Amino acid sequence: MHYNSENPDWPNRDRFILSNGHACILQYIFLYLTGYDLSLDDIKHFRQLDSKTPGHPEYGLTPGIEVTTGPLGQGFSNGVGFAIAQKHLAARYNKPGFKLFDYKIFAICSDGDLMEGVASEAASLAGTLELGNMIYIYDDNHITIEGDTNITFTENVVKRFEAYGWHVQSVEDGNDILAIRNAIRNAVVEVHRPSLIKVRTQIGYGSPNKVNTASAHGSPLGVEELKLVKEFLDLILKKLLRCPMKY
Ligand SMILES: Cc1ncc(C[n+]2csc(CCOP(=O)(O)OP(=O)(O)O)c2C)c(N)n1
Repeated sequence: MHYNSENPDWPNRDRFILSNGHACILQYIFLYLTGYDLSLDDIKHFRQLDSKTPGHPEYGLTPGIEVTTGPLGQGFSNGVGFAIAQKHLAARYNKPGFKLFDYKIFAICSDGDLMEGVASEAASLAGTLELGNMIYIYDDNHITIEGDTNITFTENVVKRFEAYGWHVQSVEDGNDILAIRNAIRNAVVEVHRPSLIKVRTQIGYGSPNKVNTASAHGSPLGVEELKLVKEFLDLILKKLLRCPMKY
């Protein structure tokens, strides 16, 4: 992505939207690590009244947050608006050999987002308008707040998005960073269709007792479980350091 953490409003920045806004602690951590005006103390005040790190991303409150999300489907649909705006700015201001506006819209969305009707309507419009500037990653973890998606959501998302006219790819293992990177590259070069990359992930990965369960959705893991997660991640890190991946 192209962005400047010291100038978060740079007009040609790529936009990132976390449509499943309930996972925003992950976004705050990345904003912090990439130099946005967010401190470790702000992160420690996660979900506290008047903090810069509320429980869902709020536009205008936290540097680097492009849009308020939380109501599922909202970020997904706003991204379509962002993509239309980029196309409009490009048509109005770009000149041959002088592209003022060529930014892209990156988003992560979830089962909950794709259940919402508003996301379907926006996705259909995006396919019709051939918004090839959209790269959406679908966190396909089979879990929502109430349990497994087989209770409420069994449709074939890939076929639905293909029917809308999207370019759809699937990555079978959410820990396969290279496969995800390749899929993002393919999506970036696809300029005629919006892209959806379905990535099969495991919610609560690394937590032996909560992985793949709805209890990893929102509640804290707890002191004991956190210890186990850290042990697991430490093992993974050691393994990676022994045979580093080639990027
Ligand atoms: C429109 C709307 N309805 C209901 C909710 C309440 N809600 C918050 S998270 C969630 C479940 C989301 O599941 P998923 O999107 O799969 O997220 P994951 O469990 O994978 O983190 C629900 C129903 C909401 N945020 N927005």
